[in-house]
Amino acid sequence: MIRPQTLILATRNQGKVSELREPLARFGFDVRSLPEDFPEVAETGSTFEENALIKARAVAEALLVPAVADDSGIEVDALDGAPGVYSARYSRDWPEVEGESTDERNNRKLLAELEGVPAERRTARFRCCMVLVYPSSWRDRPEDIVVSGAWEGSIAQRPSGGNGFGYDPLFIDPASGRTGAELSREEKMARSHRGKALKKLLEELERRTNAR
Ligand code: ITT
Repeated sequence: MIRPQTLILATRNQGKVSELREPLARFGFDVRSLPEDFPEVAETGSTFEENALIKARAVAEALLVPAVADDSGIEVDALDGAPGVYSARYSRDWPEVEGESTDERNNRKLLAELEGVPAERRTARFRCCMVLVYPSSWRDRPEDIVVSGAWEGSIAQRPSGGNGFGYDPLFIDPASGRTGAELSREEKMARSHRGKALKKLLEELERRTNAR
């Protein structure tokens, strides 16, 4: 019997975990979460790709297991592409409201920054860079995989929907007219930045298996 390859999801974002775990497990990986006590990894890169590689490499080298990481965010055209790579930290400088989550605060700031901007100028896209990195001490290790995906849409006037995470309640998917948070997980993965990147990553793994 071939044992499934262990793979660590190098993320603290439970929304990402819930989108990635099942498709990777279906592909045959033994998918593990990041250990609770794993130290915070500073995202010091200036691009999604740099940050994804920083996160995955830190985990693969420390735990000696292949690691998948994604760095993602939303680019809003009326804000010259902000918050981009700073999407997770967007509202750090914004007044706190008690009981509010970071996602809610980010969304509140985004709506405030776009106040008065009409629908046709609220275009935006999610971007995701996803990487699979192998420990450098592995002999004959496969090449790391770097893939990306984008999801074009626009920013709603108010949040809507209870699924997903992050900016999903504000992101309108033009194909369905619904927000990311109104789509089921399967619907979102079929069209999202992360779904597209994951599909490319799995296709590359499939190609390598067939080439062996
Ligand atoms: P890890 O670094 O631990 O993976 P994180 O949440 O900090 O978790 P990022 O640095 O990649 O992840 O930041 C991504 C930001 O973009 C964060 O604010 C997310 O909520 C948002 N984001 C990314 N993908 C999203 C999606 O599919 N739907 C909604 N928001 C998303």
